[in-house]
Amino acid sequence: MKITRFVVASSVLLVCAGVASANLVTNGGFESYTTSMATSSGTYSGGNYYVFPGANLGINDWTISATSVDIVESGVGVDVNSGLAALDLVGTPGPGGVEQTLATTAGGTYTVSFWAKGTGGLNNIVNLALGTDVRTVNITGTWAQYSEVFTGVVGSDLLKFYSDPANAGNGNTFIDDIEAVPEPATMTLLALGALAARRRKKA
Ligand SMILES: [Ca+2]
Ligand SMILES: [Ca+2]
Repeated sequence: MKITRFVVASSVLLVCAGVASANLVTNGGFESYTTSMATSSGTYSGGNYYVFPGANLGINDWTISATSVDIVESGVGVDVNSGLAALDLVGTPGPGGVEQTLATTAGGTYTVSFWAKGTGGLNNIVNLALGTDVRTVNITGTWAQYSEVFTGVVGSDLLKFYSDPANAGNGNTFIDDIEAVPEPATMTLLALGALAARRRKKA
């Protein structure tokens, strides 16, 4: 009896380890984009920027919403959190946003994290939503990481990030390195599910 329990616990831990690193967001660092699909471009403080309007698919794995967003590349006066590029949620002009559907499990809990840097006023507001659960986060003028926990998601939820709807100028709300990971309880559920599936296979 004890041995059986140990085997089950070990299996759950092993499957958990496999699920633990699962970031559900793809291209969360905005390093993959097609500059030829941008409708305009230029330089901003020594770095290149590319404008992608609503419904444009030039930023891989994301659908663009609202008026436009900019991809900004690091330059003399522009820093990004990682890699060459970051997203500016206030395009040329804003407001703008990006969204992608995540393969979530119904009833699960997910932590969505991101790095952001604002340039004052409405540019210091980042809105995000997972499904119908909407959050507004106030950011600062220094790159910092923020996270929001979403519980009881319905499964296959749309993840959205967008600037303040009133931010219609050429402002800058920089965002980079978005991740969405299942919380431990969700991982245990996923692991138990995988274990049950394995057992059914064996039987
Ligand atoms: Ca990046
Ligand atoms: Ca901008």
